[in-house]
Amino acid sequence: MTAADLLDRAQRTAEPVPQLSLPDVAAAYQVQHAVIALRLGRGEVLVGAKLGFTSKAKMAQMGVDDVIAGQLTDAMRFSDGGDVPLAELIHPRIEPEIAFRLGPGLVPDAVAPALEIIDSRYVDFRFSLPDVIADNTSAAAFAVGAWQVLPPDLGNRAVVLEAGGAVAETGSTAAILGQPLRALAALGRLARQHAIPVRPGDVVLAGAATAAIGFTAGVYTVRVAGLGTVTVRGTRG
Ligand code: OOG
Ligand code: MG
Repeated sequence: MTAADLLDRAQRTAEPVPQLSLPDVAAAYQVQHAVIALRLGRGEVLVGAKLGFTSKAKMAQMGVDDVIAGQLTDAMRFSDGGDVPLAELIHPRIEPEIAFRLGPGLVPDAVAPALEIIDSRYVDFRFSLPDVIADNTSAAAFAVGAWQVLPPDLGNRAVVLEAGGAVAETGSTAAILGQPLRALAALGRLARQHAIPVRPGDVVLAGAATAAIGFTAGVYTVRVAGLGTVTVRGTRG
């Protein structure tokens, strides 16, 4: 079985696999492309891309030190207020993000508060940088709040992640590469180097502003000052 088959089966069966031993980041993106090809072969459609490790909080939490990119399909997209079934996930975590919607080129035409549910397909949520790239950067699910016109000052807005109505993590959009718009430049570089598709209309998750927390049954809300909120609910059974 190929690395892509192993990761794909881990995702579909919610059974984690041991870490891989990939030679480098370029080989890891090849595995990511193969994982995405399996999903597209089952009828999923690409809807965008995501950045990972754009904040120091995330790099420190996961013990890695470079920005990475992954790909988002329609099967990962949940509506604001939607239910996310826990049975399909291994050991999910949730994190607060900013989403951009791309116009032509890598220029955003809208922004929204967002949340991402990550779920490493590796045992104990432990991985090297190539491992997590091959695993499509732990992408599992995401939700985006109401799109709005890009404000001139996106660089220092308070970000709050609430779990069950209580504040769980707080941060700032400044944690995302100093200013979340920089995530788009990082995506441009990674897209060129590793053939990640980016097209007008795509959603781009800029990367978490705080560390991730465990995602279990209940309601989770992300609030970004001046941009509004987005909510999902983890459900059992
Ligand atoms: C990898 C995904 C990182 C982010 O926002 O930094 C990421 C992981 O933490 O498992 O999505
Ligand atoms: Mg993320």
